[in-house]
Amino acid sequence: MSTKPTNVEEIKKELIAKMPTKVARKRAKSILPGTEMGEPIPEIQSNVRTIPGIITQRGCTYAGCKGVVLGPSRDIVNLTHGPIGCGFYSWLTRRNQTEAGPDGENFIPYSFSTDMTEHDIVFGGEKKLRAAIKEAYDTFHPKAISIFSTCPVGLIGDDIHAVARTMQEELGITIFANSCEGYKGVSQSAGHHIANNQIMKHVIGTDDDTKIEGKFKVNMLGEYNIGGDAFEIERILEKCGFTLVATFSGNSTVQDFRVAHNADLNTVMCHRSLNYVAEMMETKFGIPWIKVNFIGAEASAKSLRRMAAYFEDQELIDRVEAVIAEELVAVNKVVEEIKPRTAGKTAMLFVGGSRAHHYQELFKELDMKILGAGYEFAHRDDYEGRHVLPNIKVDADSRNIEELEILPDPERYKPRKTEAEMARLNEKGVDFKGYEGMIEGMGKNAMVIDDINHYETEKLLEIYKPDIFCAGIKEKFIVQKMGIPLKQLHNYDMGGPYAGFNGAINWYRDIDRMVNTKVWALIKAPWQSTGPELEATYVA
Ligand code: CFN
Ligand code: HCA
Repeated sequence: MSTKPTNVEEIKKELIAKMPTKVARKRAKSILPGTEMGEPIPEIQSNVRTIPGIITQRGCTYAGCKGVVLGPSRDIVNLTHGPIGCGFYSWLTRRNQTEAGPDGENFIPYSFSTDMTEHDIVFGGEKKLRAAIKEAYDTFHPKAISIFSTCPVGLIGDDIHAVARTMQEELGITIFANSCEGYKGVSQSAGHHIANNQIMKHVIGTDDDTKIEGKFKVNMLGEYNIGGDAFEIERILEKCGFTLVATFSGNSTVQDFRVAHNADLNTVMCHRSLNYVAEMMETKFGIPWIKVNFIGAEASAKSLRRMAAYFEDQELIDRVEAVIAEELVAVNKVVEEIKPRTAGKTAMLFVGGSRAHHYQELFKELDMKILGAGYEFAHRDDYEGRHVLPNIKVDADSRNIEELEILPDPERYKPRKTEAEMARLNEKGVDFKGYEGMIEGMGKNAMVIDDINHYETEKLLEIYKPDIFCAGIKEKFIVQKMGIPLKQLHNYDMGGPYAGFNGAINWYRDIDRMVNTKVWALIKAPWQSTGPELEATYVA
């Protein structure tokens, strides 16, 4: 019987042992143990090109721009310029939910594409793009149309920005384009940045006439309403007395973006995908930002407290405390019931650019142990923390991305807090721009892996056999065939919301069911079976 390696360094050696030397050397820089709280945090290699030929979990720049950042807006026609596959595969799979408002406008159920074919690749696709914009306009009369390039568009050189400009003049609505060809960056991350730039340039702050009422006005950045998360966060914020001006971009409208500069605080839920807008809005309008996390009951309570502390209003602070106390009654009741069944169970999470960290909170609330975690495309600050890397250039992946020059807006720049006020509030724990990275606190027995590949995933499952594995659709069925339940942390399978207090309760119940069902014990992993199902011999 083989003995299993017990420490992270040994497991790492085993993970890379069979790789070619150059590949092993590169992968070694992206794999390390977690640290205890307060320990120095090592540098991790991240946001670099995936090794060609390795099966990665990552997606492309178009996915990050169209699928992630702008896709969830409900009244913008998001038009893919490219072959039909790109539009089709980014159509509704992310489960970003919407509710048409009083205007009844909701384009989320549609997938808009120019459906480029060979003819367009050879002769150019601009004519087809103009026709598609006109057709969408005549059919739906949207307030805005956003165009997204796919790989071939960059290769043949269609000028989507020129098309956007002329069609905007012709139709009199907002039309803007995103040069987010799939190959442009090393992952989705470049697409986030491109979308951030374009909404900043074309939409944010373009309406100064509409007045936004409310004493405690906030925006929620990096919240996409997957499985209804934003609806739950909205419920809580409203109950506390905050006025939510705009969510970027779950169930959002173009009008929300236009008036977003009226907020007095930007809260950033997913830092990885929307930090660029947060920084640019601070420079241009003087709105400070704080990192929040509504995944986990404790994390939600902490975020609400920091938001209330920012406004320094005793009535708001008291109300937030009352809401937290009230909501935690139901949360604690469910935790107490479920915890005895989940305590000590083990989990691994490999996903995206923020959830592999955020969801550790929810597992901890069930007393579960994290054996390993990693992001697909995060940057060093997401791993090592902004406190550790205060001056990191947050857009380090942006070699091919136009740098926007953002300056204070002479008419609308209004610093919400002076530097002295911010320093004082920081002492009260508001922590502007502060966020912890994933590595700190995971402990030396946990493994941190950036851009995990399929080979490493299978190896880890074999070595650790966790009680639950969290990833996406590409991994789901392979992992389940190995006898391990897989929770999709991208689209939540059919579940959610998991954010906020009600979301935490949903999560506890779903995880309890998944780690305690007997069905997984009935499946034999390939390495447990007595021998190969098929055997072949070479014939000379
Ligand atoms: S909803 Fe977000 S939370 S936006 Fe980002 S980094 Fe993706 S689509 Mo998939 S689930 Fe994932 Fe995050 Fe931010 Fe989603 S962890 S990979 S690009 N992500
Ligand atoms: C994307 C979107 C994705 C994919 C999820 C998955 C999502 O990156 O293109 O691989 O299961 O959340 O829908 O991250």
